[in-house]
Formats: sequence, structure tokens, C-alpha cells
Amino acid sequence: WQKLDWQDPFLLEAQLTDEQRMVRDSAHQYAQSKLLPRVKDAFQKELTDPEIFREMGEMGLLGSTIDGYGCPGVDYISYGLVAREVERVDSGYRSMLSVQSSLVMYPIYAFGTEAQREKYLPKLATGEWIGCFGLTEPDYGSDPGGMVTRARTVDGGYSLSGAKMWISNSPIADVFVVWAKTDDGVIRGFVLEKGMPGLSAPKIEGKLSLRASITGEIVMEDVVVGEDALLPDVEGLKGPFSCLNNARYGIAWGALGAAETCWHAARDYTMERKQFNRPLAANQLVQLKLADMQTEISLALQGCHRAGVLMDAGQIAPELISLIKRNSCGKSLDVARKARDMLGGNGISDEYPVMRHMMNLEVVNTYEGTHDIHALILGRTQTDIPAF
Ligand code: TGC
Ligand code: FAD
Repeated sequence: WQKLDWQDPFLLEAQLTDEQRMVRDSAHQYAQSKLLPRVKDAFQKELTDPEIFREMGEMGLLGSTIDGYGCPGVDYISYGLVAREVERVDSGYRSMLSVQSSLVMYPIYAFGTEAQREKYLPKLATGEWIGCFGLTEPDYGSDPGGMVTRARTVDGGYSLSGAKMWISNSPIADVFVVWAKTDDGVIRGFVLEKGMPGLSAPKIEGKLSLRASITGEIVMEDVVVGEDALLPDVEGLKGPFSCLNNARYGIAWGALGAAETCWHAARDYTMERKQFNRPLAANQLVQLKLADMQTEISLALQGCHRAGVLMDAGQIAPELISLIKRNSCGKSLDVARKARDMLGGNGISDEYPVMRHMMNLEVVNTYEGTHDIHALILGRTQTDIPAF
């Protein structure tokens, strides 16, 4: 019998290839040395440093699963491991990375023309250009099929009008992947650029979560673009949903990084802190919470690893991604809330990362499909009844 590695009970480490470990280690080193020292200030003052995109680009972390166009072409397990390392520091930083990689570079790569790929991907890969993804609207969040943004046919192209809401990166974005309905009512993807007449992206103020990642609107007032702005190779909701499959998969790994930080903080704290003349960790109620955290996180990581194997083999069902996204986000939020409690009064201080992660995970549990929407997606697989 082996001695249990309490931090890695399933020996996930041994299931990784040398290349996956190498990618993970370099992301870990970057996140701990460059992101961690900034995050407290960034969260407190609501600062998003665009330089982070450049740094991530230099590390090969943007669009990392794409092969060519300046991207390294790593596998999906590596992509997940990177998300976990970045989100170990802050969900906002992982959000910046996910949007750029899965929601902006992926659709240009998968649905764009060769000219669009060559124009946008290399600069998005280095982080010289920052991207955003506009699907959600003020009146259409969980139900994006109802969107009212229109791309009307005009001479030589389209005129886009409408508003997108809650858009990560938009106020600092150079490239906007936007979904709109054409004259025939079909949803199509368009690539817009900063500075186009009629296009603006005001910041949303007053967020109490994900404060290190800037969020805004996208306002389009007759933004006229040529045919070359259309992503030609996809029609309908499966366009944006295909991007979401990749991003949700990354979030499933990422949220567990945040949960691990909270779990380890709760363990360290309760080992040190004494009440009633003994460490808090000597109490059964405290050990029960630590055991629950260990169990949920390690089972969820195994699920993500299995999903990564299926992603890399091209054999994953989108509904399995819903399952792991929902599980990781819900469980990570529970872990963060429990850890916050275990730190007592100190749990609300920014001397510890726990409350920040807890607040962030409220968003992570909501965006890219809420916890309940993913339950309904899974319910539909079992009943064939859409309950939306
Ligand atoms: P439904 O009838 O189910 O499907 C319509 C069409 O889409 C296809 N499809 C998918 N294709 C690929 N992957 C998927 N996951 C797909 N899901 C559906 C489907 O086959 C169908 O195709 P076709 O050819 O037959 O037309 O559509 P519905 O309108 O009933 O959808 C319901 C529901 C709940 C599944 C969906 O609307 C949903 O997932 N809602 C959640 C919305 C959401 O996730 N929004 C995310 C916005 S982006 C974001 O949050 C970024 S945050 C990023 C960050 O900062 O990290
Ligand atoms: P609603 O859809 O109004 O849902 C409200 C509540 O009702 C939820 O609990 C939901 O589960 C529940 N509900 C809805 N429908 C049903 C139903 N049929 N049955 C039962 N319950 C239901 N979007 C983008 O396009 N791009 C981005 O980059 C982006 N970034 C974001 C960043 C942040 C910080 C945030 C907060 C959001 C971001 N979003 C983005 C939007 C996000 O995807 C939406 O907030 C999310 O999809 C939920 O939509 P909603 O906020 O309109 O809530």
C-alpha cells in the first residue's frame, strides 16, 4: 500500500505527460511570480493591466491549442492545466486568458477565412491585440437565441446595430467577435475593430466580483463593415456555443485552481490558529470540512482530466462539458465559502486570498451558462424534454 499524497490523492501528476508538466510548470511559475504580486492591488482598485496580455503572449499562453499563426498547438489537457494555474491566483486573470483564447482566437481560427486568420491570430497570440466576445445582451442572457442585435445587408457588407452587455475585456479590446442576426434572422459572427465609427465599449462600474478583469458593454450604432468582417464558416447558435464549449472546459479546470488555493489556505490557517488551547484543525468539524474539500476537488480534477482526454481525441459531448463546468464551479464556490468561514474574522481580510476567490467564483458560477442552465442541459439529455 502507498502512503496517500493528501494534495493529490488520485496521483493526477503521474497521469500527465512530460510536455503537459512542462507547460503547467511554466504557467505556474509565471502566475506565481508575475500575477500573484499584483492581484491584491488590482482587485482592490479595480485595475486591469493590458500588459498582462503581452506577458501571457510571450509565455505562449494565448490561443495555446491552435497550431500555427504564432500559437504553440498544445493539447487540451495542457490548456486546462494552464487555466488551473492562472485561476489559482485569480479568476479574473483566467477570464482574460479564456476570452482571448477560446472566445476570440478559436472562432477566427475555426470559422474565419485564411485572410482573417492571418490578420488577427498572430497579434492576438502575442497579446499585442486584445479581444472580446459579444453574445449576451441586456435582455438576453441565458437565452441568447432571442438576441436583437441586427446585421442588416447594405451595399458591399453589413450595418450592425444593437448592444451587448457584461462583456469581458471590451473597454480595452482591439478586436470584437460579435454575434448578430442577419436579415433572414440567422445568427452570424462578425469581427469588428476598435475605432470603427458607431462602435463603443463603455466600462461597467461597480462590480463586487472579478474586479481584476475589466467588463463592459459593446454598443453598435450602424457600424458598417465589409463582407470580409463576416465569419463565413458557421451559422446559427452552434457558432457561439462551439466557442463556449472550449471556454467552459477551461473554466472547469480553472475554478478548481481557485478552490485549491482556498482549501490550502483553510488547512494552513486551522493548523496554526489555536482556540480552546489546541489547533482549530484538531476539531472534528474542521477536519470534516477539509475532507470534503479534498474529496470534491480531487474527484473534480479527475473528471476534468478524463474530459481533456476525450477533447483531445475529438470524442467529447458538449453536455459532458456542461457537467464538469457546473460541477467545478458549484463545488469550488462551496469550498471557498467554507474556507471563508474557517478563517473566522480573518476570512474577510484581503491579507488572505479566500474572500476574493469566493466573490470571484460567484461570477464563474454564473457566466458561460449558469449553474441551473447547465442542470437543464443535463436534464434534457436524460428526458429529451427542454425545460428552459
Ligand atoms: P438549442 O436548441 O439547444 O441549440 C441551438 C443550436 O445550437 C446547437 N448547440 C450547440 N452546438 C455546439 N455546442 C453546444 N454546446 C451547443 N448547444 C447547442 C444545437 O445543436 C442547435 O443547432 P442547430 O444546427 O440544430 O440549430 O438552443 P437553445 O436556444 O434552446 O439553448 C438553450 C441553452 C440553455 C442550451 C443555451 O442557450 C445556453 O447554453 N445558454 C447559456 C448562455 C451562455 O452560456 N452564455 C455565455 C455568454 S459568453 C460568456 O459568458 C463569457 S464569460 C467569459 C469569461 O470572462 O471567462
Ligand atoms: P439571466 O439569464 O437573466 O438569469 C438569471 C437567473 O435566472 C439565473 O439564476 C438563471 O440560472 C435563471 N434562469 C434563467 N433562465 C432560466 C430557466 N429557463 N429556468 C430556470 N432558471 C432560469 N457574456 C458574453 O457574451 N461575453 C462575455 O465576455 C461575458 N463576460 C461576463 C463577465 C462577467 C463579469 C459577467 C457577470 C457576465 C459575463 N457574461 C458575458 C454574461 C454571462 O454569460 C451572463 O451573465 C449569463 O449567461 C447569465 O445571463 P443573465 O445575467 O442575463 O442572467
